[in-house]
Amino acid sequence: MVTDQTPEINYNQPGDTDLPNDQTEPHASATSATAVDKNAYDETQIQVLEGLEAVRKRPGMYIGSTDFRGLHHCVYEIVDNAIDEALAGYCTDINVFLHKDGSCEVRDNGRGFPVGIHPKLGRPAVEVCLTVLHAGGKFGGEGYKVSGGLHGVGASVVNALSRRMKVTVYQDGNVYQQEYARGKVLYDLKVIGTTDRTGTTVQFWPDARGEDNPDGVFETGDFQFNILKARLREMAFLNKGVRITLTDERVEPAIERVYHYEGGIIEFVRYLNKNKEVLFPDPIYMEGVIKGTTVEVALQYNDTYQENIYTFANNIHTPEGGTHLTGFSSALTRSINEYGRQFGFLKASDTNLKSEDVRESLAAVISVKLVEPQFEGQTKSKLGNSEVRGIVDGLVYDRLSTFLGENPAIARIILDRCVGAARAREAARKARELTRRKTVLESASLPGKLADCTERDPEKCEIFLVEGDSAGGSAKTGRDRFFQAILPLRGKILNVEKVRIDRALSNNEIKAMITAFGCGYGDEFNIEKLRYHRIVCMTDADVDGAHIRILMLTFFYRYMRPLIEKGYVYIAMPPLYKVTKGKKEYYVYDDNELEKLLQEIGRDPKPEIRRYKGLGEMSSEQLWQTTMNPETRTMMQVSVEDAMAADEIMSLLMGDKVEPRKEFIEENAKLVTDLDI
Ligand code: TSJ
Repeated sequence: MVTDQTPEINYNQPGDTDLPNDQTEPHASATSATAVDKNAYDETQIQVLEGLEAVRKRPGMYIGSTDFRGLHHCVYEIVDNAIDEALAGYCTDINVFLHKDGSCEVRDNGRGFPVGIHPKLGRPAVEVCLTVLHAGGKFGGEGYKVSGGLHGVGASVVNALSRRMKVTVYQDGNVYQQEYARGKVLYDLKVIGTTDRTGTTVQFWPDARGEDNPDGVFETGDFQFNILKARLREMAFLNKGVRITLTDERVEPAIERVYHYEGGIIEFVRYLNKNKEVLFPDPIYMEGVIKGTTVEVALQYNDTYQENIYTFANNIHTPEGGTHLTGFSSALTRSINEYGRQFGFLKASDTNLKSEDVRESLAAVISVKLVEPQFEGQTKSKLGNSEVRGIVDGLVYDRLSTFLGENPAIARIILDRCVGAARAREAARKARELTRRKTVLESASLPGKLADCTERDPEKCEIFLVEGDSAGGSAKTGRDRFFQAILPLRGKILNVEKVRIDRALSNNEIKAMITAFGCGYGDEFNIEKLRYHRIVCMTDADVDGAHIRILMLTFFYRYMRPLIEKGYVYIAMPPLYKVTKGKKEYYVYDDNELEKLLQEIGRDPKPEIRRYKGLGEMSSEQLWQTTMNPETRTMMQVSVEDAMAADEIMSLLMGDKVEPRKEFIEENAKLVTDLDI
């Protein structure tokens, strides 16, 4: 009895009753619902409501967070359903709209969500998917659901967290529709018209807090075009051939972006290298289906000294790596070493190339699709399935060895690069051993220019990295010396993107930061030793300031990434304007705010507006009040949410290609200022 009532769905179960073909009356489900045990339905309905109530009580458990991340996650959750239909081979187009009324609409041209009556629940399958927790993933007999966000929670969670949701199914000549409010059915699935297309459309209005909705779940309902754009583009790269559009109708004229890559991850790798010089024109690509797991790898070397490997499992980014990455790395190392030995790039006396030698300068994308992915690690973003290691290793070793054998010119370029990396690593190691006692890591004395704070508990301490000695002076005078340290940095800091580690470490500003922070760098980075839990970049609010900030962030990103991952890095927000009217003074941080203020205080008599060009124009007291005082300041926390966007901007701004950089700075001077990596 109990098992009969559990809201488990097995859509392709024998005895599944589909809607009769002549079903045209509005309340499609009403007739069939009488066919099942009424009491059973009532009880399952209670379970359904309890399930969605749980989602509304603890939304974070289902969607990760209720901030902008959770909000955007809702879009991905819905899009994932359409991607699955595309992977099943039935859908070519997915359109995402951001409407003026705050809703998001996702349309596909697949087969249309099944509307047949679910045998156990007596409700149309589409309703079950959207109202029963965890129902989504269990649909579909053949094939498997490969897509699905980090939480993979299903569309019903999005429904529960939406003020309203509307689903429209185009199928068998009919247009079906049903609506919900905070997960509750508003009316039975009904036929609202006829059609000659097929597909599924879901539109939802997120339950965001606002003046009219004080009890809303999400802190914000403001979909950000750039965040959605990045993920949808990634989805298009990972699922070749699918055409994904994103249309923002909240602005006039509407903005539309189309993402469609016939080359899939090959084009992804080109994109990663797009502002870099590449060592050979076409990425190397390999693909295979082994024991039910689909493996795709694309790689291409460039002329930087960084590795840039992105791994995915079932379209989910796995920044912590996992078995697909270890399989790839070991196969890459093995095949390059074997080729090197066979063709004399490595002499008998040479040791084998190490994994880091063959990954230097490498841009690669690894994408696996498997039936039951296991995600592990702190942020559940590491692939754990052990069988995947051998599968990826086998495929990459096989295909890469063949490729190198057939393309000696490219093989030579790769081998030269990797052997060069090994030599540099060896030289750096020797140099480090010679100067062991004096390395930046172990040096006991703090940099001379650092004005340290008296507090020793890192959790309470802040360090301001200040552009220029003069602003540094004001900051030193203005700060609270108990918990705020100041490190003035002179001019542009070294671009670590363009040099190997040994050169980076000979740079004075870099050395000063490393010793001040106290936690080392690279492989020897130890966050336990970090002396400040807030590292604040304080630069002028102009393009130069933005550039210096990016250089600092590049350095943290490449050598001390945990600092960013842990959220210890901030950007100070000095005011752009000071407005004086009568005896009153206002500090204003952006142009919108200025406009608002002027409307509020009126322009008659005319207020005096002063634009700050640099930190140096502020007195130490002003700097404290506006930018450094925790009571009154605003700071922007830097996250690596979108490491790819970060890397893109960095290589754009740092790379050798001057033209794209100039264009970017000219077009995005504002963006660089607002940069939230
Ligand atoms: F889940 C959802 F409602 F949020 C949603 C589902 C949202 C969007 C935009 C699309 C979809 C969706 C679901 N598109 N296509 C499908 N396809 C199916 O659900 C489907 C169709 C046919 C069959 C079959 O076996 O005949 C099976 C499935 C799972």
